Amino acid sequence: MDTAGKVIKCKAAVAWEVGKPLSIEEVEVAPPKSHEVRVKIIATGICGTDDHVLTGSFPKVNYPVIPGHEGAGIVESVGEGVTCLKPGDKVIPLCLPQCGECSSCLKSNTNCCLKTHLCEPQNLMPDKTSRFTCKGKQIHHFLWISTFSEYTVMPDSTVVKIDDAAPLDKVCLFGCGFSTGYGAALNTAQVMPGSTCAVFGLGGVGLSVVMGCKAARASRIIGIDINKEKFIKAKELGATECLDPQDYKKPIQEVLVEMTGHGVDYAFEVVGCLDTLTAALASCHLGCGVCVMVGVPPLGSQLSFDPMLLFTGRTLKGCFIGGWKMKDSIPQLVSSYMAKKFNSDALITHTLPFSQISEGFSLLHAGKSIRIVLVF
Ligand code: PAD
Ligand code: ZN
Ligand code: ZN
Repeated sequence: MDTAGKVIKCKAAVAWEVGKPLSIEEVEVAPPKSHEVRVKIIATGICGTDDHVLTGSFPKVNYPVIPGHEGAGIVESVGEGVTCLKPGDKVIPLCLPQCGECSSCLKSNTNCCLKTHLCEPQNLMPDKTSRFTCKGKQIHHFLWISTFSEYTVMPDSTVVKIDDAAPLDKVCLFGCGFSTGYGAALNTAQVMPGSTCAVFGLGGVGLSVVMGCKAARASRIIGIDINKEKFIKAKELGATECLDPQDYKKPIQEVLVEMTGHGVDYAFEVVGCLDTLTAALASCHLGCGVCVMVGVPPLGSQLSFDPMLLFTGRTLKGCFIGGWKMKDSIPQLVSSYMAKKFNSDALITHTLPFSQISEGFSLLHAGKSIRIVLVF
């Protein structure tokens, strides 16, 4: 392409500082260096985690930053040494790298590559420089993929080729939300047929958990949210009943234990709140219930709960992007989508032009959307 090797000027949404709304700017995007790939983003979802970046509650973010991590696009150019991709390939950027070499990548039982932002900063490219500038200032990357930019550069360990026929404005959800929720049920909890599940939080990720529980043939799937508008979609996707904790005088965990006899087999926290996490754990079946923590906890918070909940045999598990080793699994999830094995399109309530990103966040805050996809 004639842009290869050159700086590209394009639109991006920049978070200049914590607590300020995103502002759409013209940014300069430098060409990819060795083992890097420059991608033209075609579509990107808005995830609850992007909102955590704007409010400053996501760990290890440096500002100014270009957020966004649920994208799909087309390779524009590749740096030296990139053998797995070529210009024109359809790709999904991965918010969790799979370097293929670290001790986690070599283990079969974890997807937490040691190059993830929890271990290695992803605010700059691995060579500690940024590919983004705006108004003469260096802008930071987010999770190495920054999909709220029309062009973005990422290491080749954080992007994967997908089916050429995949609709990018739909499969962008596999970069985070859908994969996270669906995998939380199938990989992390390993929901058994005939079991009872409770899902706290029915946003895009929580509804994907509901879809995963249904695919695993759970017989009872109880959706819990403080916004009753979410119940319609939850039931459409597989929830057998829905509860609003505000309708009960008792704590919701007591309601769930009463409803099920001895508590649920699996509880998922998909809000990102410590109170709902302890409620989810306490709603688990004595001796064998499994609670999966999916929501990102508030930055710097400390968890406090009665340790007897664990002593008596319940399990509390964390879940990072649904437990998928992303480079291996995302192309397979896209193939399953193309084969109509699940309908993740049902999560998309709005498709907006990228220029309306602020309206997208307003819809999210107002609880009026499930997943919003922005298209360039
Ligand atoms: P969302 O904002 O679309 O959905 C959150 C839902 O929780 C909304 O429907 C709210 O109404 C509901 N809610 C709020 N408070 C309560 C409450 N007290 N009780 C019950 N429901 C409540 O967000 P999302 O679905 O995009 O993301 C959900 C969380 O998952 C969020 O914390 C995000 O950061 C996290 C996440 N984790 C991973 C991971 O790898 N673990 C990946 C992606 C997102
Ligand atoms: Zn690795
Ligand atoms: Zn996300």
